[in-house]
Amino acid sequence: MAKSISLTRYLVEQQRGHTGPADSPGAIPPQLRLLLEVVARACKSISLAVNKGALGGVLGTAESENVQGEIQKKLDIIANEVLIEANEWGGHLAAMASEEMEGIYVVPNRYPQGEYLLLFDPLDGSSNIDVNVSIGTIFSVLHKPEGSGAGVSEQDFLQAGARQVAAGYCVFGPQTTLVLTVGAGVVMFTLDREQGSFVLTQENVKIPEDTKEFAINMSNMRHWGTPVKRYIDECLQGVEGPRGKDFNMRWIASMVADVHRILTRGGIFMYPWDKREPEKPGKLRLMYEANPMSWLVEQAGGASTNGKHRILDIQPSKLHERVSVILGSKNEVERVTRYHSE
Ligand code: AHM
Ligand code: MG
Repeated sequence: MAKSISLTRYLVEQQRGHTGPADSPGAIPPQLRLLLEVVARACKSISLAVNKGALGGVLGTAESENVQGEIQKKLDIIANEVLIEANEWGGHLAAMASEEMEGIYVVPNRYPQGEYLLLFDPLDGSSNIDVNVSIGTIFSVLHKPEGSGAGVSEQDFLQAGARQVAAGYCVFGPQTTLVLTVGAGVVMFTLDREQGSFVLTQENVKIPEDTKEFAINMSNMRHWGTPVKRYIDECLQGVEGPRGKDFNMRWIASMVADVHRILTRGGIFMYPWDKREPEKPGKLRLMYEANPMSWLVEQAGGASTNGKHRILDIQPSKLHERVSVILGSKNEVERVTRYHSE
């Protein structure tokens, strides 16, 4: 039987291979390796809290709203605290930003400040927490811009997704799986609960270019723009329609779980702009949902756009910016994007 490779070993080997500049693709400088280890450790703690469910008293809503005006669940807050407490003291980070916090969280003065910036959605798929359906933690790592001075500000975070140095998610489902890219392809690690460590279970993840499976919240159909309506309408016509094949639909309402399925067997995921709030570009957040997922998908050979542009090229103008998302199997994403320009 092949030797099992832990996340720690994988990261150490990546670090040994690092000879180029700190932000060259696939390279893991020591500080980034430490950071990723700590994020993974936090994910283990969150996984434990999620698994306890009602026994741990962690289900249900908290008495608070986040910056986006959404009612927070107890686990949203717990996961956010776990990530902050795990990451603030290690010396590898300058600051953090989260879906659950309005402003950035600067590493307190009592700890050394590092060069990296960490963004996360501590618990994505909040509506699934209480019903025991897969949820997850999404994270994105940026380097503090060169020449940005001693302090750290929100402005330092406003970098396009193409500048990420690491991105990933941990999905808490029947298995707990950590999925990661540092720019050298996509790797998956499964949590071995007896050993308490993440073990490499899939390397070189590749998304098939074609698919017969789409993921979209169909209840919003009447609000969509014409290109998305046209695409889904053609899928629904099946073998008799212009696509000449039958499609299947899946919608988990946890982006992590939907993206995990797409990385595993292909598919297209869409949360497009719609007419309900026309001034909002979309529902999902650019910096800690769309960017990390888009980089993972591209690293696995897929594509990701907002209908017009590659998501990773979008220059963010604010921390909690929203974006329309179309990602997954390359040929399908290119088709929907083409429909937007026709
Ligand atoms: P959240 O970060 O508050 O959980 O919201 C994001 C989630 C995504 O995971 C998922 O794709 C989408 O919202 C589901 O939205 P809807 O309930 O409209 O189907
Ligand atoms: Mg989310």
